Amino acid sequence: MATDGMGYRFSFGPWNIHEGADPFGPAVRGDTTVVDKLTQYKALGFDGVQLHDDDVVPELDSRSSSQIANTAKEMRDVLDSEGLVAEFVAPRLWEAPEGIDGAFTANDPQVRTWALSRSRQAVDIAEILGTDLIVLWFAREGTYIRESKQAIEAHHLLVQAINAILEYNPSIRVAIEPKPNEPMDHTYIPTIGHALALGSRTCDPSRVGGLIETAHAILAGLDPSDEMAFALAADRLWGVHLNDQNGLKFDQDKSFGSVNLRAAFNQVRVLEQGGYAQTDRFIGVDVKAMRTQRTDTAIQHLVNSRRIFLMLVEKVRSLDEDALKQHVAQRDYEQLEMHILDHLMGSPA
Ligand code: XLS
Ligand code: MG
Repeated sequence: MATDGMGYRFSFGPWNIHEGADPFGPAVRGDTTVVDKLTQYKALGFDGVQLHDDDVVPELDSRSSSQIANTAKEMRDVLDSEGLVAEFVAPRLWEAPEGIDGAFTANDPQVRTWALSRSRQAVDIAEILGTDLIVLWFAREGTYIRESKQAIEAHHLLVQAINAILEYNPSIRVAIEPKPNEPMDHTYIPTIGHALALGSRTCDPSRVGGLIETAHAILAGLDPSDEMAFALAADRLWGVHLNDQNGLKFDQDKSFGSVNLRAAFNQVRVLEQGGYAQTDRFIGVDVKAMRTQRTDTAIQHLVNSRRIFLMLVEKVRSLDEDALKQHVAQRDYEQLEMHILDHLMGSPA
């Protein structure tokens, strides 16, 4: 059983334990069921489960409402028996054939109707699982070529979709997870600024926040800790997906802190400064094991990400802030930089 979370609760989605297929090669590890994966959470130090709607109810679109409700209740029983809680439910609108060119912003009105129906079902599933949080990652709400959609109209459609969710259930909250691209060439709502501005146009902005993923901010050319600070200042950071990214390429979902430890330190520092541990929100990770990992070690990326986070919490809490303030007062940022690096590297005083 993993040790104390230093006041934090941790979550991941079952897709973080995966069989290793990539666009250039097939699966290399055996797959396991969602329920099998849930049995591993507590031992790894995770209490929260991120869930797509069809992680809970496979073949969702071909199931009746009563079948969906019954299957969701079975999942709730498994969560309860494992001592786990559902962090959020996300309608996975990007895998179904209907969602090939977007869901809420699809040019086909019948697809938009399907997307709203799937989203309302996700709200029903969330209620059964006991979470009030819906995550919207606008995976295909964008374009391969700009002329294929009316961008102004697309943003109105996104507001209407969020309104439909908020009006369907007065208790539900929506966290938008921004990402600038992939799978689309450009995705609408690429940053937390866009996400919260969109939320401000909805029927109830108090129920719309953001979930920030490290790699998504980096892909937008931004600093993840600054993105988090923007949301924390507005009390709208309702989730994070900590991971890492080695340059502007496909979304790598690398273990947290594995590429840029200084950027990871600043993400942890801003979460500490923002009192994130004192909320009921989770430290979510969204990480993939390297394809070279064998099946029995294809959870190490989760263990490493949680451990790096906790080691950085200890680094933040033990930083000599008085010395930092002196360097700032003297505007000696070169010395301040060495103060941080010495601390991170454990240099002898
Ligand atoms: C992909 C997203 C996705 C959402 C849930 O990077 O993080 O996993 O978090 O749909
Ligand atoms: Mg994510």
